[in-house]
Amino acid sequence: MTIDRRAFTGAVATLALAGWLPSNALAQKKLVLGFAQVGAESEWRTANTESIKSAAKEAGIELKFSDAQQKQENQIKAIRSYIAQKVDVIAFSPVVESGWETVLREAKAAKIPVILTDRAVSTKDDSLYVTFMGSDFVEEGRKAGRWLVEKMKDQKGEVNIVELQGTVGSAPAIDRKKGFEEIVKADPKFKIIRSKTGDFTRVKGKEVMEAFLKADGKKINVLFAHNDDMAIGAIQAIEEAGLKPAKDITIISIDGVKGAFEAMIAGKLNVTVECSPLLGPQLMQAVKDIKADKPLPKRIVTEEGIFPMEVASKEFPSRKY
Ligand code: GYE
Repeated sequence: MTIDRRAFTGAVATLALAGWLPSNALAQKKLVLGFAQVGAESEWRTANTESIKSAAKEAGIELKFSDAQQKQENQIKAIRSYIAQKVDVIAFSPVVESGWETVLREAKAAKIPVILTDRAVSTKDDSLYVTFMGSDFVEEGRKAGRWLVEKMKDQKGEVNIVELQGTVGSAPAIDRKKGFEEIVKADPKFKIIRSKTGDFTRVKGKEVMEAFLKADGKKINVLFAHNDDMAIGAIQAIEEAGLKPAKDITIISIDGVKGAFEAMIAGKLNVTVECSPLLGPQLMQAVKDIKADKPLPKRIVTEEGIFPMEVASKEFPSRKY
């Protein structure tokens, strides 16, 4: 028996319209992406989530999204539920670097490809994921360090630095610290006198800076914050302590979110190193490429710059996050 294709499609359409068949029986099956997000800890993260959601919509990819509230166990739960739901691809930003091998092996056994976005995992077995796309955090730390070395090149005495670290065990905290130290240790006048985590949030950034100020007060010359939100929280603490941010204490941070530009325009932050959260379009392209069996590079690095306060008002209108 031969089937008239047009008549068949027409019949499917009629059934779908009558509600007897799901309407996607007409279209090709949509690709399903399960994304396990870190949380909503910073302006950066909000922009990243927005980028992923809007890019999925644009690409016609069905997105299953979960927010782990900065907890690894929640991310693992989400990944397991995506495996159970047999999604086409799983992507996630690992909150910390270690402890992923078991769940990644489960995804591999279920033949579901995994993409890492933004943050890396520390595993020797790189067959557990297809690609890792995101910034070079060590280089961001170096950029922050180089800016400081240049700014303080005529300074003779000691330069006392306090550091607000990101989430303990996370790739950006580990790597930004490493890159920054690598540069400043070249000159013994730079001393990191205190270094503590502020978990990438404003509230914690403020709290930890208050403690730094209580302990060392006027001794502090520089604050290096692993992200803008912690720097913004710390600025409040500095003002409340009766000091002038960006003048009494030089402030360097990372991300380049709008809040940082506003702080620079207000003269309260000296410089921000850019880290782009706009990974959505790249991620959706990778999902499509994987499904089309196209080979992907193991590492896709985001390109980014650095913005001192002098250029803040000129750059502000063109900032996208
Ligand atoms: O710098 C920070 C966020 O992983 C690059 O996470 C990201 C970092 C970003 O909370 O603001």
